[in-house]
Amino acid sequence: MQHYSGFGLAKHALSHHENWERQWRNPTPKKQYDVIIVGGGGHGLATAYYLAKEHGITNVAVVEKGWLGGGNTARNTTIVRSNYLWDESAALYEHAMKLWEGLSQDINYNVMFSQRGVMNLAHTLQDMRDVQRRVNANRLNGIDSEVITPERIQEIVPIMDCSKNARYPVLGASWQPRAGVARHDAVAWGYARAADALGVDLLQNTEVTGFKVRDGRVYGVHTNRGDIEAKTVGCVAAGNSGVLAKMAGFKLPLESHPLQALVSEPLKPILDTVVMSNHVHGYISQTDKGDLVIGAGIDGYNGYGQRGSYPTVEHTLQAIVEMFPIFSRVRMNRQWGGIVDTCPDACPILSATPVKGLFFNCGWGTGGFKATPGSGHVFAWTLAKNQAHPLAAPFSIDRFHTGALVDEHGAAGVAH
Ligand code: FAD
Ligand code: PYC
Repeated sequence: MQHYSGFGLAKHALSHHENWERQWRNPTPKKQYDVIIVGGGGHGLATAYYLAKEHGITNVAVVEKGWLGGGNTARNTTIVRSNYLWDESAALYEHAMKLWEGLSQDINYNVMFSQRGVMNLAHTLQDMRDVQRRVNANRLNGIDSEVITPERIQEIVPIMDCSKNARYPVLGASWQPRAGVARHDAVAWGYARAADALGVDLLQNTEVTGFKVRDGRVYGVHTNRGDIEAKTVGCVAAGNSGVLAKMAGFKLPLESHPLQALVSEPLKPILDTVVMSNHVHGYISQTDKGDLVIGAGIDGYNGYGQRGSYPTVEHTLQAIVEMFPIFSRVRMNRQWGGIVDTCPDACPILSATPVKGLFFNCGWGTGGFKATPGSGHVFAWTLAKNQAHPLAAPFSIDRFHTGALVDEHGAAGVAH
């Protein structure tokens, strides 16, 4: 962890920020690297870090069209949990959870991982059956998960309306105590600083505009700052993945949709866990600063605009106020959107592609923040060995030909 003495803190508080030490270099792109990662979000940066740290591959560039972490990584509502239904996805998200538990120490950066518990509410008998089935499956996979009653929910969250005649009666919930939240931009910055320290070049304001492909094999990318060569290219571009696949000459089964969130004015601490309701399209938590962080279902329209829409805001806030009447007079401060790339089975793609040497890590849709360390870890392994990591293998694009889909709509947490 980074420690400052009282003197160090005072020195930084009084100095001008332009004198602060830079967290990473601002290198000029080299002509050639061993590996290029397209996309400097959490997943891309984590991939670069594990390539360098675990596989000794340090001649790596992360090519980012904007700024590091400026995509969904710093637009998400930071819920981290691993309570997925199917063995394949539960294994992948639980792998990530274990890495989260040691991440601040590993990258020497406080990502403020707070295991404050996450509950997924059930409002109908069918919801309850789904919760029970998922919790049973979680437990068989060694994941901490339990079904809790309305009485227990009321104990954990006294401010929720759990009365029998509520518009959305609360019949129970799944509860994962090890789940929680983390500080999103710290995750990007921490991985960036750690990767840079191992020699990775982080190239911001560098947009990939095409791929250099010859005889069915990739050998580099075209960018707005010139061509860069590499025999291995990993694309980790979230909502823009479909656009990049098109540049490479193939299609991926992805749809890009805006997903939005909003934060309130800061309040005194009143909610110390995370409450999600897929059924009513609303979820809520409170930051350490006091803001309520509130999210919604995806916007039904496809699009690439990183902004929200009033109907979704209205629908979500109606649901939140029904569940938490105490918040009816809280003012909202800000609202924003990110572009999520959703697959037909609500699961990611971690895969080789029809172009040799070109790999995609995408399709995390509404739920990839929680996977950041795990995704980077298994994708780095896949790129380093040119072979799918066992945890990544079920998420190959082949599943859309074979039909071996891993349907996680029920565990996705956000309606889409
Ligand atoms: P990003 O952070 O989007 O990074 C991709 C990067 O690629 C971007 O920085 C982009 O600029 C860059 N890029 C794109 N095209 C190019 C190009 N041509 N050249 C160079 N660079 C390019 N997940 C959870 O687990 N929990 C949550 O609570 C949660 N809440 C969410 C709430 C909202 C409002 C949103 C929008 C998403 C939420 N998610 C959540 C999903 C999560 O944010 C994403 O799945 C995850 O952050 C994806 O990370 P990433 O690194 O793959 O993508
Ligand atoms: O995947 O848990 C999740 C999530 C919550 C909000 C958005 N995604």
